[in-house]
This record gives sequence, structure tokens and C-alpha cells, in this order.
Amino acid sequence: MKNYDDLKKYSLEELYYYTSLELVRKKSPLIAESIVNELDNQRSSLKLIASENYSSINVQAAMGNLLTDKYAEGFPYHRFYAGCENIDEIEAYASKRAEELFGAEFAFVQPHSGSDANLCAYHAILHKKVELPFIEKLGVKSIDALDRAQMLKLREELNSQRLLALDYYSGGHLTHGYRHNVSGKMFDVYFYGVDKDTYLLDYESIRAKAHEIKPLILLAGYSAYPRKINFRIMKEIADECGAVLMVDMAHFAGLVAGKVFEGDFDPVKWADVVTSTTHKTLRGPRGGIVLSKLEFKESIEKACPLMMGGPIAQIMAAKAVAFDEALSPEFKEYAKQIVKNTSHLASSLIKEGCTVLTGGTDNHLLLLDVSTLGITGRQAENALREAHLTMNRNALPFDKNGPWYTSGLRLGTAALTTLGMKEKEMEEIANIIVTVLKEVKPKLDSNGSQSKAKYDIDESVIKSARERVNALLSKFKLYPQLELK
Ligand code: DSN
Repeated sequence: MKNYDDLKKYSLEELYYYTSLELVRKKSPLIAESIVNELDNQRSSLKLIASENYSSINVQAAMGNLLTDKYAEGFPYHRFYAGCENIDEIEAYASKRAEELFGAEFAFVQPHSGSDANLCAYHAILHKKVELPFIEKLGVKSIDALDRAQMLKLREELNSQRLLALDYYSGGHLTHGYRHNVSGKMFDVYFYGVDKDTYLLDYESIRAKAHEIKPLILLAGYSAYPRKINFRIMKEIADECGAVLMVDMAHFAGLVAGKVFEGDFDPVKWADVVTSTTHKTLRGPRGGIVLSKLEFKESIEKACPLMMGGPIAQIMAAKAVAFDEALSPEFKEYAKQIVKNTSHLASSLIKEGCTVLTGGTDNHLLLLDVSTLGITGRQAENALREAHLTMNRNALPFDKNGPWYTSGLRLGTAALTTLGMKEKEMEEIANIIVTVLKEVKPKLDSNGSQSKAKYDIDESVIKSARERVNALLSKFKLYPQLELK
């Protein structure tokens, strides 16, 4: 290593960004410019998107390097490529740290995203529960020994399996059997939803449905549900009807890692297979993981060739750094603060007269019903973005405005908590949100009906909200070490 003592006046973070941007700029100025502009963009608004966060520069640095040049199909110490010694070390270490972090029997850190992790889990479950018994019955060791008719029969069996999952409008995810997603085409899908009065999961109605459907997979987990799930009960239901319990904890993995969700609410303790992203509350690089009981290990390790090619070595390295960070005592404090912040944001919004679904939240997100203000989610999302608050519109259960215009907003506090914001800032943010939303007036369409997209708002309301947002952000600067302009 060279001695870079003369560069000591810069922080490591500055050196990392200055040199890497300079290297990119030499070849592709537009790309370097866009990275700098993205920092500006993220610094100029309050990020309330429930599925986003700010990763550490340590995590980012682990991604930007020569590891990208290596193929490593297979799994640690069992590769289809030569020269994978270092990737073996990286992947084995990342898996070990994930197992430690979540108390999992097995962790697979290759999936490129949450969707990828879900596909990997679905295929592994099908492999273990359908394909292996099928070939065992025929007395052969591998599907290579099947003739065309037997292969057709196996495909029919694989394609006729049932999945029971939370429906999209009750907060489920697209990859949980939505018809327009591959999961909705590979399974015979049934849904459970939230109760129409309380908007809460009703375990007895899930139990009744599971007994009626007898799915291969009972899937729990959500993209937009503001309450804890009792995974002990879900496991009980799965066992009663012979199903595999799979949990997608993409949204709340940070709360599991940070020991906010423990006991009955810890999915890793109860589920057979758990999937997650690594970049939401968990605050790592953009990617996915699958955790499981040992029973499913071998089927999950078959991800390549089942549905994956090579893993992305630099992302596995960055996942390891994120797991190391999440194993620190500070991360537990961070996870606790996320829940305190979201809960305080919810109660502040309610005090301001807003309708928060289920009357609050147990996790990192809340759902705001903006129809009570006479506007759509789309109008609310756009007006707030104008005021420099970023969050997404979200269809609410039984939403009359459908998934495009919607009646709701989904707000999350994981990113703002990373910046160091606490309850006091949540009160200020709730007040800014309500001040803006109350002034959004739907425009009239040519036929005289209220537009679901267009609206008027007084420029002075936006200006004043922006000033308040700027005042907050100036006290909680993103990556304060960096000045890239
Ligand atoms: N976009 C993420 C979410 O909001 O749940 C995952 O698709």
C-alpha cells in the first residue's frame, strides 16, 4: 500500500468519492454528473419513502471495485468456475454474519433483489416439496432420468401448486401472486385480506381459508401493512394444513435485526423460509437474501442453475459490511428509534385531524387516507413532492380510486431516522404535510367532474413548506462529510 499521508486533510469518505467520481468523469462525464446530482436531489427533500434508506459509505465502497469481474456460479467452496477462492471467503462470511444477525439456520446471500429472493424461495420450496418426492417415487436420482412424458407430468404438478398470500390491496407485494407477476402465473393463487372494518389481519379468517385451500405455501409479509404479524400463529396455521410457511420480511428486516420484532413477531424463529431485501430498514446495498431452516438449505443452494446465473460478488461483500453494521449495538438503537418516530408521526398526523389506517403503526410505515381531505393519493404525492417531501401514493384496502390514483399515501421513517431525526422533527413534518394537503384543490375536468390527478395549490403554501423542509434538512445533512459540487 502507498503512503497517502499528504491526503490526510481529507476524510476517507471524501477521498473515496472524489477519486471515484474523477475516474468516472474521465470516461463518462454524464454519469459522474448524475451521481453528484442525485446527492443534491436526495439532500433537497425529506425522504419518507417506506422502502428506502441511506446506506453507509462503507457499504457503498464495498460495491465499487474489481469484485465485479469475477464469475462464481454455484455456492461457497462448490463452484462451476475456477479461481473463486476470495469470492468463497466473501460469500461464506456474509452468510455467517446474516445467520448470526437473524439467528437463522441457513442464509443465502446471492439474490440480486427482493423479487429474485422470492423467486429463489418459491423454486426451492417446489424443488423440496414437489420435485424431490416426484423423482423419489419413480426411483430415479435426478430429473435427467425422466422421459418426455414424465417431465410433462412433473411440470403439471409443479404448475398446479397453491399459494395463499396477502392480497395486493391489503398491503401484499406484486411478487406474492399478483396475476401480472410471474408468481401469479406459476401458482394457483388464493388471497387473504385485511378485515374490512379494522383493516387488520384476522388470524381466524386466515386459518379458515388455509384449511379450505390447503396451499403448498402460506405466505406472510407485506409492502404496505402498518402492524406487526404474529408468526407463531401463522406457523400454527401452516402446520395444521400441511403448508410451508414463507415470510417476506423485506420491509421490516431491520426491525428483526434490531430486535424490535422478537418472540412471536420474529419471522426467522417460526417460518420455514424467509426472504428479504437488504436495502430498506436493514440499510445495506440494493439486494436480496433467503434465510431458512436447514431442511431447505440444499434446495436453496440450487438457485444456480434453477433461476440464477452468477452472484454479484461486490454486492455480497457490501451485504457483509451491512450485516456487520447491523450487529452493532447502535443498530438496535436505530431500529427502536424508527418505530418511535413512525408511531409519533402517526399520532401527530391524527392530532392534526388526519385519518391514519388502523389508528397508528407498530413498524416503520404508516398509511394515510387522503380521501378524507377530498383528494387522491396521486394529487397528495405530487403536491408534497413539490413541497420537497418524497413519499409514494398507495392503494388502500378496498380503494375506490384503484392502484393508479389511489386514496392513500405510504410514509416511512427509516431514512429520516438514519439522518438522526427524532420525535420533535416528526411533529414538524406532520404539520408541514397537513398544511400542504389541506390546501390541495382538485381541478375540474372538461366534463365538470373533479380531476383525480390535476390540482391547484397556492404557490405561497409550497414556498413556505419548502422553507420549513430546508430548515429541517440543514440540521440533518445527508453524508455531511461530502461536498461534491
Ligand atoms: N418497491 C418496494 C416496496 O415498496 O415494497 C418493493 O417492491
